[in-house]
Amino acid sequence: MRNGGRSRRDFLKAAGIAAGAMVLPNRPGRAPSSSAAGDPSSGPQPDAGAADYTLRIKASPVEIARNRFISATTYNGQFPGPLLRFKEGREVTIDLYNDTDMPEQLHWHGQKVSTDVDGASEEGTPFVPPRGKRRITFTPRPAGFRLYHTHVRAGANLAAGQYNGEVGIAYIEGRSEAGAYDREEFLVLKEFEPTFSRGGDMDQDILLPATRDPTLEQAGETAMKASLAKGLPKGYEVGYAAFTINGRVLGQGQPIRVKQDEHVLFHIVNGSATEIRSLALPGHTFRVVAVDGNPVPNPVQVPVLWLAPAERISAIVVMRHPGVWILGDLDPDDRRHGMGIVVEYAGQSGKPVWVAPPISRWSYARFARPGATPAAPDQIFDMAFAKENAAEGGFNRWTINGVAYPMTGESAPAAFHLAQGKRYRIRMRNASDDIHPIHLHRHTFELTRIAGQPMAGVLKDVFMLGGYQEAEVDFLADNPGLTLFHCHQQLHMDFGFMTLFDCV
Ligand SMILES: [Cu+2]
Repeated sequence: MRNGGRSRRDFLKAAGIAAGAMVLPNRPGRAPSSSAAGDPSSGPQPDAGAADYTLRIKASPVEIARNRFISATTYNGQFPGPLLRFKEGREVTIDLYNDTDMPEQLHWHGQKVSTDVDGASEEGTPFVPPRGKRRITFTPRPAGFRLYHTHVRAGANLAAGQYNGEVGIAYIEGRSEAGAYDREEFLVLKEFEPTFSRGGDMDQDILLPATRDPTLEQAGETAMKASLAKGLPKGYEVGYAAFTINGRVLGQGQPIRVKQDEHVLFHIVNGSATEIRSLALPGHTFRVVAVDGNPVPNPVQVPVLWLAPAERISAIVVMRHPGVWILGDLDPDDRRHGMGIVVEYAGQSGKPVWVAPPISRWSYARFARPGATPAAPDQIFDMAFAKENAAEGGFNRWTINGVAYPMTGESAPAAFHLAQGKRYRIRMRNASDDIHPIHLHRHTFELTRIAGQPMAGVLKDVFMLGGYQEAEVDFLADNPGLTLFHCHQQLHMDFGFMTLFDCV
């Protein structure tokens, strides 16, 4: 049966298995729990009345394997955070409690919300104060697979920011939820137990086109050689000891139980602070139907999925290869340390099997509208990205057009100016060998050129810009106020890789 006959109860069951306990909306009419621990403003509240949802930021033990508990800051004491289901265009009120000693920001990634609720202090969103509370109200949009996560600077503190367990899925239902699938599975990929290393960066040749720009390459390599010649070591990178899907190390959680011929729609988000992830399922292919929650014009089959931090992929797998399989990362070391989940067909048993897929690179252009070219923008912004090796207390400093965003917490003036209703193109040139997951807040952009190849129709809010490559994205300025633009790699955004647009 395709999803036409799928019952709501079946769906709740499937979602509950896949993404941990789901938070049901607070019962309407219930009084707010103003006596809740950690709420300094207890007593009558100006915003009295029940919120639709409550999210409580708190330190919790998380059992990632049997009797193996890590300590992390979480939402509501669980990892991943509760799966929040919104209806597009239906206003919600959410109480954010902060039971920690640090100011917090909760970012509604991929949604067109106001600066007051977006969850970025750089845009002016107020912090959720330590041991305090904030109530926010907004209208979820656009429909699709979104996420929410913390948006505070971690810097050199691996116990802060996205190194923690502060990530969850927000799924916004549209007016029609069509699709030829039997059921959905939500997967959150996440590493824990981070440590610093100076191993240098691993070159990741995963993107197509693979064309590098010789000018960018020369600039980057020359800067690196000059830095090393001065006796500087390579800048810090982050590695991890524990790898999980839905908070469980491979083999430690419930398997995904499937039946022969079922069409399973996977909604996968990379919740990593820093890592690009891959996924393959031996004997199966993925039909990618949406990226970052936005349907693609050309939903083709691929053997391997690649996702940078905060990227999402929705893909349908037809279960026609019975067995017990590992849906896992291509990196043997990461898989051995937990990055995978077991897929078990009904009536099959035995040790889960992994088979490495053939080498396949990731190309956004595959999902584009064939033969289409993008509309001309009203204005083009040029941005050059560069790395200053180990220049910031041993950390790499990152610049946009030669400027690192201040790391002192003060807000910077907007560097780029938008007029509402106009269409803009950002032309990016990456003079570093790292892949950068480039993210624009409060807007959706269209990929219009990747490494020299024009394309149209693929809508995203974060995408991978390849090492020594250039790319262009177009967007409509349709959300007034300050808008943050940054690399989603926590080490990069924390050490300069951010800038602000304003829109009037
Ligand atoms: Cu980056």
